[in-house]
Amino acid sequence: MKRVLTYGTFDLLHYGHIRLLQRAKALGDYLIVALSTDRFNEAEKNKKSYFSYEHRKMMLEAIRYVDEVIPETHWGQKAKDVEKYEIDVFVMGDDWAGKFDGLKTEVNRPLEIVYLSRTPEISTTKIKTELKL
Ligand code: C2G
Repeated sequence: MKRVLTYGTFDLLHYGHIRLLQRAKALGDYLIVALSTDRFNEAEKNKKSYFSYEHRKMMLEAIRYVDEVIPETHWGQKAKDVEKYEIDVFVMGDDWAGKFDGLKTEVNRPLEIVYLSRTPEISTTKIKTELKL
């Protein structure tokens, strides 16, 4: 069973996120999403999510492509996650292209790294701006 892992905040969930998750799942059989916690968002990513971690987690768990949601609490947890969850494919949107290539040498297992194209016309920032949130 091919296990896939991806990371994100997934706040104000939109079809760009769904398309990413759909294509990530298509790369294997089991998709784990490491979801940025509220504290990690505020302390490390300098973004305050509109929905709480619990609500973002519940929404992700309702998506047919997502098999498991785990917390992302710090930038440096990825290598441990790959080993702990026996990951075969690490996936991120291509706004992160190249940023995680080093993971291959940090883990004791073969790891495929895939950057999928972002859905260009949609973003949480755009939604907030247009809704004046
Ligand atoms: N995404 C996308 N198309 C969009 C918006 C987002 O494909 N229009 C993808 C991003 O490339 C990312 C995923 O959806 O792979 C989640 O997006 P964010 O919640 O913005 O994730 P980010 O804040 O980049 O968090 O440690 C890694 C970070 O947690 C990644």
